[in-house]
Amino acid sequence: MDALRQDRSTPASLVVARRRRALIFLVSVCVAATAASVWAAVVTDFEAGLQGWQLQLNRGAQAVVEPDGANPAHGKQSVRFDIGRLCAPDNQALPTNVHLRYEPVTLKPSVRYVFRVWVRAEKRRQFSLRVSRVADATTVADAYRTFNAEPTWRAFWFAFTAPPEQTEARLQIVAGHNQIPLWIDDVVFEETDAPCPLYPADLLWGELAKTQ
Ligand SMILES: [Ca+2]
Repeated sequence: MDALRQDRSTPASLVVARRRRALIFLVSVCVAATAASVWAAVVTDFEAGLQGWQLQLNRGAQAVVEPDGANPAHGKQSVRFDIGRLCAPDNQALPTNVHLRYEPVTLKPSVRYVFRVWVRAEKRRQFSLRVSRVADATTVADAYRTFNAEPTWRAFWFAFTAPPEQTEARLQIVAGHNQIPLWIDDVVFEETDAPCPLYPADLLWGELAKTQ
């Protein structure tokens, strides 16, 4: 009887091997599902200039945004904001007077997106990321965040869920808070409803840097 029970039992080494294979399978499925569900809408490294981003100046603001090969976050260059004037003297000073915009971006209804940008500044200063409607320039859902950039490069990001009725949007990198020079690099706007959020660590740093 003891011999029969011994034959039917499973050796410990075999149990460990089975558990290891199950874990490998689970991780593989998780990674595959993540890769299949992430659809990159906009990825810009600024290695070839603004790559579809356009400088928008409102209310008499003056600024230039040009590639800069000195100290990029990644690759050979970033782009630098040099702001000469925030607005005309008799107009309203709004941060959006100076911003880069990218449009149109197609949104899938009720899908969650992440908007991430690497940023540094000559001195600590604010900037904002925003997703707005092309039709009337109002903010999509709650997709407007203000951050504090520092002299060292950091990734800043936020996520939001597209409203059911919203299918078209404009991305904005807003820099008109003040005239302190600002650099941006490696913009990513993509779906983020993956079942396994295997994000790089820089996204976590960006989350911690959120100011609101
Ligand atoms: Ca770059």
